[in-house]
Amino acid sequence: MRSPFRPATAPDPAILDNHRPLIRSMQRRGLLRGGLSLGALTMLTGCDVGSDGSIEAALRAVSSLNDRVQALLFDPNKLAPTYPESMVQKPPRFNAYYDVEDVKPVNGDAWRLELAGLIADKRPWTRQQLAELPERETIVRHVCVEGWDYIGQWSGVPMRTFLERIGADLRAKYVAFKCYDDYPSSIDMATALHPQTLLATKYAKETLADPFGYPLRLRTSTKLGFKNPKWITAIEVTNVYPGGYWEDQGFNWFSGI
Ligand SMILES: Nc1nc2c(c(=O)[nH]1)N[C@H]1C(S)=C(S)[C@@H](COP(=O)(O)O)O[C@H]1N2
Ligand SMILES: [Mo]
Repeated sequence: MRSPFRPATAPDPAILDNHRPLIRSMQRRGLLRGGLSLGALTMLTGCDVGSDGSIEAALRAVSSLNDRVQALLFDPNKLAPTYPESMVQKPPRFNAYYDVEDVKPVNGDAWRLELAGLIADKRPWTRQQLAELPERETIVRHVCVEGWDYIGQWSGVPMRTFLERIGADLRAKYVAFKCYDDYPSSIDMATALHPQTLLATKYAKETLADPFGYPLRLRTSTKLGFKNPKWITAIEVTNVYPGGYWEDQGFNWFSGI
């Protein structure tokens, strides 16, 4: 299997326009200069970094700091930049943790969206039922940590509308996703409720095609590409940290603005 990401290189700052406010804000707070003392780190992360002195504990703390800081800086009402239809890339650019020839298409007629966790009505959904929900469109920039990006036009039901409709506990911390290709993923509830977060069923006004996640994928406008799972088969609302495919290999979990 090829490595889908270049090893630990930082994304090209020039294309991270969505992420600049976060980076600036962290720079202002001195968080990116590495100037934090062990004491300050302990205070900010709420765990005793120095107690067992292990590097692993410190690393865990720094990564949780990163997630917490990002969660604190996240403005649930601020919209990401949107673009004119003329800038939409057709078709979009494919990426997955395996090559495009290995994509296994989902049978849309047999497909059901399963629900689990802190949700009142866990009945599964068909494509037809999803299509009857209100639809919203968003034209936003997709940014992959590999260092490429494109403008895409996605439509589908707003995640907030869907979560309300199924009686999800909106005070829960996480929304987790299972995918047909075993690509676990999860986002924070604030991002799930953001007005530009969609359960997308269309790209450029057409039914989502493969290899781009037919019949259902997540489209956030505030998170990096890898936090937008394709071929979703199940959604769980939970307070237990769910992690994700790349997150479990060290990529920052929040990865958003
Ligand atoms: N199910 C699934 N979703 C996934 C991935 C994957 O491997 N499997 N890769 C992610 C990554 S790294 C990126 S950049 C985007 C790519 O989406 P696109 O092919 O629609 O551009 O999908 C994300 N969602
Ligand atoms: Mo990506």
